[in-house]
Amino acid sequence: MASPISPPRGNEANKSYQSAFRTGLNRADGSIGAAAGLHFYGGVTHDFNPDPNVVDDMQAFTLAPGQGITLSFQWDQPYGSVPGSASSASDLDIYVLNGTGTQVVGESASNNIGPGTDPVEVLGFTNSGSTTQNYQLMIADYQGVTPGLIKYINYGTPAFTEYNTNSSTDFGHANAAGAAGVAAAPYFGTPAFGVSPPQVESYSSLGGTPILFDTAGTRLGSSVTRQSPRFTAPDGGNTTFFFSDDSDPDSFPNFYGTSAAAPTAAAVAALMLQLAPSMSPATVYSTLQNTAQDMGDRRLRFPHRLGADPRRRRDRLGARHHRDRRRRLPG
Ligand SMILES: [Ca+2]
Ligand SMILES: [Ca+2]
Ligand SMILES: [Ca+2]
Repeated sequence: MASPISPPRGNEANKSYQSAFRTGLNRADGSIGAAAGLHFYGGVTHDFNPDPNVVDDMQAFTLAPGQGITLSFQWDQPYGSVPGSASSASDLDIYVLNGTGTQVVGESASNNIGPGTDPVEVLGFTNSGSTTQNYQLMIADYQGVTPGLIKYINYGTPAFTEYNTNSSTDFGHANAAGAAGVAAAPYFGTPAFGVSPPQVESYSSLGGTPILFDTAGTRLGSSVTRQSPRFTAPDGGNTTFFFSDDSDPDSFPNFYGTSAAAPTAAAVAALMLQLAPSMSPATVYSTLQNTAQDMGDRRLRFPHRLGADPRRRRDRLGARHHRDRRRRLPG
C-alpha cells in the first residue's frame, strides 16, 4: 500500500524534554568522579533552569528499585547515516550523576563528529539497588558547533521532578511527510460504548516534533511542524491470539497501544481502496480526516496539550482494571 499508516512511534504520551540549548557551566574533563568503567569527559553543560539569572545544569529525578529511564537524546544537527546527507558537526554527551551530583553513575558519551555520524546519544539507566534513589541528569556540549535545540524522549519511567517540558514524542516514520501517524482511543472510550465525544489514550504519543533539515542535511530556512498524528483509531479490540484478555465479557485477548490503533485505521483505508482502487494516498488521508468524528478531548487537538479533564480522570480511575492488565507493544 502506498500510504503507510503508522503508530506515532510508540506510546510515550508527553514524556519528552525539549529546549533551546542554554549555556550552563564549563566543566573540565575528569572534574566529576565516575563509577568503574565510566568517565566524565566535560564540556559546556546545558542550563536546565530557564531563569537567566540562575544556572542549574542538573535535572533531578527519582527512581524506585528496579525503575529505569531510557532516553533517546538528540540535537539539531543532520543525520549522517542518511544516504547523501551531511553529518553531525557537534558532539554532545549525556550523564546520570548520583543525587548530590558528585559522581557519574551512567552515561552515553560516544563521538558524534565525523563522516556518517548522527546527533544522538541513547542512555539507559536502571536503579539496581534496593532503595529509592535520587539522581541528576547532565547534558554536556563536548565539542563542535554549539547546538540550538536539544530534545530527549524517555521510554522509561516518568521520573523527572523538575524542568519537565512535556514535549512531543511523535517522531520518525510516523512524522514523515507522506505518512499518517495514528493516535489511539480505547474502544470503551468511544460513542459505541457510550462515551461521546471519544477520548484519547493517556499514553498516545503527543505530536508537534519539528523538522529542521532536508534529506541532504541542509538546515531548513524555518522549521516545519506537521499535523501528526493525522487521526485517531480505537485500540484494545479483541484478537484471537494476541496479548491478554481484559475485563470485557468475552475471553478473547485484547490488544492495546498505538500499534493496535494503526491497523484499525489501515483497515478502513483498505476498504476505501477496495471501493476506489485509484484513490491517492493524499485523498485517503484527507477523506479519513474530514469524515472522522471530532475528538472531544483537548489533549488530541493540535498542538496537543495534556491538560486536566476531571471527567476523563474519573473515567480513567473507573477503568483502572482494564489498564493494569493490559500490555502494549513499543512502537
Ligand atoms: Ca536541579
Ligand atoms: Ca557524544
Ligand atoms: Ca476480550
